Amino acid sequence: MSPKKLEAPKQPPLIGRFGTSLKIGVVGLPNIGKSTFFNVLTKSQAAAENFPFCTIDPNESRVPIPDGRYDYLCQFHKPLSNVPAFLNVVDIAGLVKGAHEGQGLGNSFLSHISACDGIFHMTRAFDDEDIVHVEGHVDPVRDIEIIHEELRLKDEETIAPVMDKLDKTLRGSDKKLKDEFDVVSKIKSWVTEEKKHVRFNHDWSEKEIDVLNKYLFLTSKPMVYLVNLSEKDYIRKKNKWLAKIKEWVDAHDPGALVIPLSGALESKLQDMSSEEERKEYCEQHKTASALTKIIKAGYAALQLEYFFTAGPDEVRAWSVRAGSKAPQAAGKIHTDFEKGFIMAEVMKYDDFKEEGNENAVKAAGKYRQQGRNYTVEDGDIIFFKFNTPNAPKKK
Ligand SMILES: Nc1nc2c(ncn2[C@@H]2O[C@H](COP(=O)(O)OP(=O)(O)OP(=O)(O)O)[C@@H](O)[C@H]2O)c(=O)[nH]1
Ligand SMILES: [Mg+2]
Repeated sequence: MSPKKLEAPKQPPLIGRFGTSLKIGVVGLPNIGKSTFFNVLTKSQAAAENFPFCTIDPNESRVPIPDGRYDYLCQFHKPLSNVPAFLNVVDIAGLVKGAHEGQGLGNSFLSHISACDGIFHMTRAFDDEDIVHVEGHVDPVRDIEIIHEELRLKDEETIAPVMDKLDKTLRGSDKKLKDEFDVVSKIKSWVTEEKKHVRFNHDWSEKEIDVLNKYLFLTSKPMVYLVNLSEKDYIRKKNKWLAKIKEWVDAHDPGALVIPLSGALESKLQDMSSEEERKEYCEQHKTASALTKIIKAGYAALQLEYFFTAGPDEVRAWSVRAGSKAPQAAGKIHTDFEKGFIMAEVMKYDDFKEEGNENAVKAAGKYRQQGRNYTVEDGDIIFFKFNTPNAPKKK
């Protein structure tokens, strides 16, 4: 094998909206357990019945991100209030072949996917004769291809009028529009001729990403693959489709995660009356819920991370886009913090835990004052210093 092939896949570029209240949608064929999964994940009660297209309108909820660091900070400070980071999840109607042309529930729910920033792509790998499969039998690789193709065809449809419009406007020969036309042409040939998803290309230039961010194509959204197994297969970590799915994803969507779960097991665990009972069941069957892993993977796929503010009044996790600078992060708390930013006083969580308290961190020389160019890191504990721009001057 050539050395090049051994290289780890490059981190995909950040394409998408720039906010931090981003959403991840649960997408897949009908009747495969999406709403069941959504309900256990977000402790909701969306309808989940045994017939295709049970879900029509999207259900939306948010789920706290489990994090031992946050729990530790809460235990330490015993604050008056505490707010964890959240992942916003949307349960979307099932998609079928021909959806982009209006089959099934058609185009409207493709717009629900469009409103999301990332995708939990759920696929069914459990056998159950009582649960209707819209394609007749279980074959998750085929199902993944169906969903991918619908998303790609929808993008193909979106690109055509964009090209036309730019082409017409171009007659006015504006340099910026000409550049945009060139980029859209490249995207078009990638999606329409190469028949690939936008995110499969990890080499888009900054200029190209600016254009991609303007149009937010469905195939540019990061995807985490969830494989719904029977409880038995999940517990024994064996299923004939798993390796095939992984192989397919590695070949087509390099770097994307494939996470097995069992909707049936997760529902069962959730229905148990106590944490003790859940623990006992998991120990007895040598298994564990996959939810924490899935929540964290979804959050990371959106390229979000969080820093903490922590004290006796409040312990709080603040979501920021990975790579945010200190003033932008301060702006999450209040716009005045960003405008009047002076500095960020930063402790690393590990230092805080190791030294035992803030004074000990200071004494160890690990409490750092950082300026506007500091890139915030996941898990930083930050205290911002700022000027209030319009405050009356003290006499
Ligand atoms: N055997 C088995 N059945 C499941 C599992 N997850 C869901 N089901 C059943 O499959 C049926 C469909 O589940 P839903 O969660 O409504 O599926 P969905 O993908 O949201 O379906 P649509 O909204 O129609 O697209 C229900 O009868 C569920 O009880 C699972 O992990 N194993
Ligand atoms: Mg549903």
